[in-house]
Amino acid sequence: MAAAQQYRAETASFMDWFTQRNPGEPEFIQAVREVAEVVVPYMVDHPKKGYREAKILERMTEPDRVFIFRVPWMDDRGVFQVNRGYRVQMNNSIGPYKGGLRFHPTVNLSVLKFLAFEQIFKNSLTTLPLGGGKGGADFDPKGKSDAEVMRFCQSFMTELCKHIGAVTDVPAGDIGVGAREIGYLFGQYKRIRGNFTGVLTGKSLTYGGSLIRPEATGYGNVYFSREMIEHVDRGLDGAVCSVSGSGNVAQYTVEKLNELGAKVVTVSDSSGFVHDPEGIDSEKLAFIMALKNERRGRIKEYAEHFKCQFFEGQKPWGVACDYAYPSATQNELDLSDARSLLDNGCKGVFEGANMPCTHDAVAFFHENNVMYAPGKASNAGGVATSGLEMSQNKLGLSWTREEVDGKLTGIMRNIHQQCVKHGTLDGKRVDYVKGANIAGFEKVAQAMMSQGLV
Ligand code: NDP
Ligand code: 2IT
Repeated sequence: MAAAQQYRAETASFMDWFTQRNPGEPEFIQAVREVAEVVVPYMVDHPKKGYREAKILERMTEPDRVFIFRVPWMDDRGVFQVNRGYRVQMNNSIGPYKGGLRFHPTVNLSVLKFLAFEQIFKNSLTTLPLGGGKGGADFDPKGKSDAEVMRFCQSFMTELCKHIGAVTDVPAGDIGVGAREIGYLFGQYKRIRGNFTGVLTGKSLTYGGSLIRPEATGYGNVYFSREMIEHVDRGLDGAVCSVSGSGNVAQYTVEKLNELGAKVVTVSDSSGFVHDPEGIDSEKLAFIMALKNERRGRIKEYAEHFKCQFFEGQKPWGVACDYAYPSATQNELDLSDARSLLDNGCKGVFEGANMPCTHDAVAFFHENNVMYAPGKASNAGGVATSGLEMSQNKLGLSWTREEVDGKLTGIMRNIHQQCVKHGTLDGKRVDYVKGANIAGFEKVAQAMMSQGLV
């Protein structure tokens, strides 16, 4: 059988098996397909490694365990509420489970399994000893008072604390979970378990947090994009950039792009996007941070305040830009968005969010020579800096801003080099999906082989 045919046949056979085992989990299937399309051919090409016989991919796609639990809490009117909490412990071959908690009404098992699966490869790429996990709840923090969020977090942690620990499983933030929620969660963990350990990352500086952790995902993505752009001899200075989202990742993406001389012309939230052709400078970014992190308002207020256009219910991908940084949520950029980005001159797409581009959008970028960075490589700066927070907690030390930023920059550069090593196609062209998946997979697969059938 010709190689290409064998790759296709073996990938299809794996995906048939996997899809049948995970009905009704489209996001998880999407994430696994992207990996299988790279890793199955890699295993076919390297039979001596023994990965197929050891069922490495079959084992990697089956969580070590999943906890699902009731989260009862009382709202400010005295009404009882019930949400569903989760923790997916996916793989701890190279370190304790590590990955964020997401509080959003769309959270379900498929979403968390996809995120936990992605986290295995992302964490492996950081070069730090971090396994893969993810958790969260279908709780919507929007419109809730601080007291309601605190009661919810306390109830959530009352169950979660049985399953996590500084050397077992270390959660952090994700959508809907920021410094406020991490504080309430940490407080409850400490109260129940009676120990003060680095059981969560993304903590505030006063109780064991790391400098640069809030900035790390956005900064890291911009560092990664700079590596990619410089790899083909272009620069970020003067580039027009489009960002989606206006939360943690988006905010620090805008900040670092400004610092490097680029101009950001869009941000968004789930109700629409703003187009500011003048650019979102540091003063305007300070407005967004106060709006989103303190007043918890809607991005439409930016357009009203700075007198620019707001596009209700729309995504920013129709706006002309050199580079795009999707930083909101999964599947927020589809094939038609990819087409309009290219039509409007976009030369590169760098994922701040997890899996924001659909499978066919990614294929379109590859076919049309648009640079594309998968989130497991480009947004790994957040979890990498969480790893640095864990190290500081274990040492009982706090590193300076410059030290942490220097390590983050080095980690992002190293991830880029790993992608180039495993993903270079011809000349300078790099398939970052291939590079990231092979590099991320190889380390975890080797660890699994060494540890036997567990
Ligand atoms: P935040 O909660 O701080 O911000 C999320 C942003 O995305 C908000 O602007 C939100 O709008 C928007 N958004 C969320 N859901 C949707 C939706 N269904 N449709 C449109 N917009 C939506 O989260 P983060 O910035 O932390 O996370 C953003 C992305 O980055 C996620 O994919 C996350 O998994 C990923 N990520 C985060 C890391 C981190 O360290 N925080 C690390 C690596 C990746 P609204 O306010 O209206 O809900
Ligand atoms: O998707 C991610 O990598 C995160 N939400 C950060 C995880 C972490 O443990 O810092």
